[in-house]
Amino acid sequence: MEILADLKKGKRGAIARAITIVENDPEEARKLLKKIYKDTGNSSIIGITGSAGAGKSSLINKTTVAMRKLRTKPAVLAVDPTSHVTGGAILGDRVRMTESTDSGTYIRSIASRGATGAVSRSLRNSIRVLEYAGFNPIVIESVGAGQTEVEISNIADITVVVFNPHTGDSIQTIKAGLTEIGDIYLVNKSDLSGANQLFDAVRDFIGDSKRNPIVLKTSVKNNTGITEFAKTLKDLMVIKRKVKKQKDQKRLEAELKDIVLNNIRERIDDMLESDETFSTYVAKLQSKDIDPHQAGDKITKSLLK
Ligand SMILES: Nc1nc2c(ncn2[C@@H]2O[C@H](COP(=O)(O)OP(=O)(O)OP(=O)(O)O)[C@@H](O)[C@H]2O)c(=O)[nH]1
Ligand SMILES: [Mg+2]
Repeated sequence: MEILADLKKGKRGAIARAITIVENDPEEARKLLKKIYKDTGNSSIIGITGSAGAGKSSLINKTTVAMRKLRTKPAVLAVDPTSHVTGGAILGDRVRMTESTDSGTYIRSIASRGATGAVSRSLRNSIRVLEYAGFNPIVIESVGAGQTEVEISNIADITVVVFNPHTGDSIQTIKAGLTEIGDIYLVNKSDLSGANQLFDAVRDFIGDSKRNPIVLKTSVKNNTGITEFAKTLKDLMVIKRKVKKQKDQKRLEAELKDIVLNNIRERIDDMLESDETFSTYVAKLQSKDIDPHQAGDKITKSLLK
């Protein structure tokens, strides 16, 4: 594949093409993954989650600049809640991540909608593309809606939860799940009123737990706390290397299971399409000779023997 040499050199065009392949073209993605897999799996994955408008993108902008100064080579994947089709912004003032792009950080939005499992599949492989292209860490921005925080903490080696005083984040509204996943809890927009109380509350309620997570305060607007955040991340990258193997094993187990189940599902789907017994049972259902569960059991039994 001609794309490989350019990808290895970290050329933007090649990275963009490779991620598009991973997102849209399963056949080509397979071929690509086969070539690059050996050279993946060594970067730290930093997941940054938090409610919409918490300031994740702004923060990532500034932080990746600071991280480059600390001699790391970050890339960013934003799991975008807005669809690529409409391309619309949910919030009028969503920050486009431009600053870091100018300074050499690779940034890319990837779709967050699709068939079950498809998003995490393309996310996993987009991460691999960036690892192959020499980036470390890979920062993933994800809006904390529904289950995504939990998913992001499965994917990430380091999970950062961003709070801010002006989207109603308060200790009462902070979901129970959030208190378990963060390695760093960060109160952003510390230039706004209420930030100090929120910081104290987060430190008391979450920072005091046995896991002993780090609690920080930043203001993107006033440019405070960013360097410390970047340094903390760099230190954690080293510390977390020790447990990465263990976490990788779990992730690879889950991925392999996902692939096998998916393969089986497709195969069985094809079989059922052309299966005569299947259509016979549909007819029996229509004539009320059998109920759906009974029919399902019979077909499953005959398939698995
Ligand atoms: N006052 C203040 N505003 C900030 C700060 N950080 C970000 N903002 C503003 O908050 C708004 C949302 O910032 P984003 O970076 O887009 O937030 P986000 O969390 O990435 O938002 P989504 O991607 O839509 O979930 C923007 O108007 C930013 O300028 C800060 O430290 N202080
Ligand atoms: Mg954002």
